[in-house]
Order: sequence, then C-alpha cells, then structure tokens
Amino acid sequence: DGPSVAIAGVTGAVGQEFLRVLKERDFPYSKLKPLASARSAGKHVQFDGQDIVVEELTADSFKDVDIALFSAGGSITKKFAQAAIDSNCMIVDNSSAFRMTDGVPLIIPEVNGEDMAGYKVGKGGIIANPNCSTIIALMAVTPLHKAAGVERMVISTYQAASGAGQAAMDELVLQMREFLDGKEVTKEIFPLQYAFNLFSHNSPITDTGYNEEEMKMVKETHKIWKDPDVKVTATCIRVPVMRAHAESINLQLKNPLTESEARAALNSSPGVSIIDDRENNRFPTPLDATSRDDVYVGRVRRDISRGDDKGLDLFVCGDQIKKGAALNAVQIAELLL
Ligand code: 2RA
Repeated sequence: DGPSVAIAGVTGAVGQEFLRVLKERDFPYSKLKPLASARSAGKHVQFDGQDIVVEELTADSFKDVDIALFSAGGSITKKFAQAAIDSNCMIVDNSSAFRMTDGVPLIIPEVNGEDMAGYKVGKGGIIANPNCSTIIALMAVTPLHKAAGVERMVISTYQAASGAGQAAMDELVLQMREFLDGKEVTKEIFPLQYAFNLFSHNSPITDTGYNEEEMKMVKETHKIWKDPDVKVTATCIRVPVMRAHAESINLQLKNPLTESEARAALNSSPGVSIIDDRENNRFPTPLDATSRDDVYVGRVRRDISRGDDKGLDLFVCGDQIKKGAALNAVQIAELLL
C-alpha cells in the first residue's frame, strides 16, 4: 500500500486544493491525515468518500507520516520541519521558508525534476514548492530558454486574490457587492478598495524598491535554472480576479528563435497549452486557466523593438492555487514514490 500523507494547513485555500488534487490524480495514499492549528482542530473534512476529523498540528503529528504537504505559512514549516524530518517524513513545502536554502531542491517537475533525484519516500527531507508567480512564468518560458537561452526576462504580473488567501477572495466578492450597492466597501484584508481597482502587490517593499514578490521571481528563477546570470526584473500587481494569475513577459534571447519555433517549443511542452488565435483576437484569460492543470500561453510574437529574432513577447495565465501551488506540490510528491 502507498504512503501515508499529511496535509499541514488543510483548512486554507491551498490545503483544500491539496485534497482535490490528490483525489483527482488518484494519488496512491494509504492514509490521509488533515492537520491544522488548534483553532481548526476538530473540524471535519470530506475526502475520497470519507469524513475525516482535522487534527492539531504538533511535533508528534509526523511519526506515522511518509509525506507531508505543507501550506500553513513559513513560520509553521520552520517550527515543525525538523520533527517531521526526524520522523523520516518527506516534506513538500509551499511556503517560502526554505526555497532559497542551499541543498533544498526548489522544484517545478516539468522544469527541473532532476534536481530532486534521490529524494524518495522512506527518507526524511524537505523539498520547496516555488512561488506561484514563478511557477507560472517558468512553465511558459523554460521551453524557450532551453531552445534559445534567455538572457533577460521582464515580467509584469496581474495576480489573483487567491494569492492572498481565502479571506482576500471573500473580501473581493464582498467589496464588489458593496460597491454595486453604493455602500462604503469593507477593507479588512487590504487597506484600500480592491473591487474595480488594482494595486502594487501587497508584499513588503525591499531596500531596492522591489517588493518581496518581485524578488522571489528573480531569485527563484536563478536557482531553478541554475543560472545566476540571467537578468530578471518584475513588477507584481494585484488585480480583481479570483484565482488565476496572468503575466506579460518579454524575453531577450541569446540565440534567434522565430515565432513559429517558439510556438513549436511551447506546443511540445507538458503542462503548457496554447491559446493564440490572432484572427479572432482570442488569447489566454484567467478564466481559461481557472481550475485547470495547464499554464496557458498566447500573444507569442517577435519583439519588434529589436529588429532581430532574439526578442519575444508572450502572455501567460495559470491557476494560482492549482499549478501555482497544490498541483505542483502533488506532482513533486508523485516523484517521491
Ligand atoms: C501571491 N505569490 O500571489 C503569492 C501567493 N503566495 O500573493
């Protein structure tokens, strides 16, 4: 029989998606242990035709667990990682706690699955899930990087409410209703109006003027591509969309790559779908990507500002909770089997 699986942070948006994805992919688990804070312990979750009681996450939670999927915030992972590893549990962590730690694999299975070679059920260890905006960008760009070498990448993101959690999704809907009713909108999650508005990503601003979300895209790309020299710059924006991120990406390439060569590379890439219908002006939208496994790519075009075939522009949409978090983590868990 298969591994026993724990979900730390099961009541959150990503925790709930872990349950859906494990079932959808018929993950060969032997036992499922939903874990959450004391506040949520005792609640029930429905999974695979079973009604399971949520247990409180403690240092002893992992003694009978082979794989633990974490999405409970970095401080929780840091607090319990050693206890889990000492119990021979393999952690797949969706938080940023260990992403940049030397020796911790930072994995997108379709991109750098080889970097977790040797990580298997039965051993204790930790593998980091990249940030959602990084996963979505690199699912689309890595095939082009492999084909022609990316020298520089400029990314503008249009990030969904789900990235800020279920409460942010709930507040967006509430504000929409309040705004349409002509009422003052509720501002508990964000200090400003979110409905019919957009704003710079809510993560803290660093000393360079970039916010932490943008710096994650820069640093995680360097680690995942094992290329500290690729130039990456990003502007991350929160937009009033529920659960799929969109990203506009400009690439400067080391070698020429025509639009048709780029499309061919994307077409043959697992986890990537193309929506690039110029005749009908039909390109990826967040609703195309919502609840879907793939990342959707379109607007593939030669960068006309260059005058050669070493520049490409593209537009990408991907589900932040699914491929941006839960699906990617479960795909990592599948590689542990
Ligand atoms: C966001 N990347 O979208 C974050 C989610 N962890 O805010």
